[in-house]
Amino acid sequence: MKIITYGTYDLFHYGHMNLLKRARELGDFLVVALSTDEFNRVKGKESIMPYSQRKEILEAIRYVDLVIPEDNWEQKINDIKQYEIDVFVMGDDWCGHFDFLKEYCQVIYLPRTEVVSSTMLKAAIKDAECT
Ligand code: C2G
Repeated sequence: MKIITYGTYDLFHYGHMNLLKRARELGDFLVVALSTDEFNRVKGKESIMPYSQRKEILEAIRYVDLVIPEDNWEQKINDIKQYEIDVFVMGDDWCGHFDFLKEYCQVIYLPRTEVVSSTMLKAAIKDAECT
């Protein structure tokens, strides 16, 4: 079974790892569509780490088999067809947002891991800089 998930994965942390681990356990091949720096701006998210570094980190994660660029909101259906995806997975902060994909594959929303978030990490770093 081939799995796909999407995200920015900035400042990689335990919550990201736990999502990828559970997604991979649903099948035997995990594709991660990683938001490009340009698409992050479309999403209104400024990532600290450039795409190249975020990609290299994901490629080092044992649960990840392939990393592709996510550069728009509309590519998901084509990705699912092109990579013959069986299951689309996202954290449940996206619950319901991608149900239109149920026509093409299974859609599963996994509970988020409430640990540090990238936002909290950025705030902690900013505080550290100010002291
Ligand atoms: N996540 C999680 N627990 C956290 C933080 C994130 O399970 N504490 C999950 C999110 O639900 C998401 C994935 O990790 O499934 C990546 O999180 P982000 O990089 O914040 O992804 P996002 O910006 O929501 O991008 O087209 C979809 C978008 O690209 C999703």
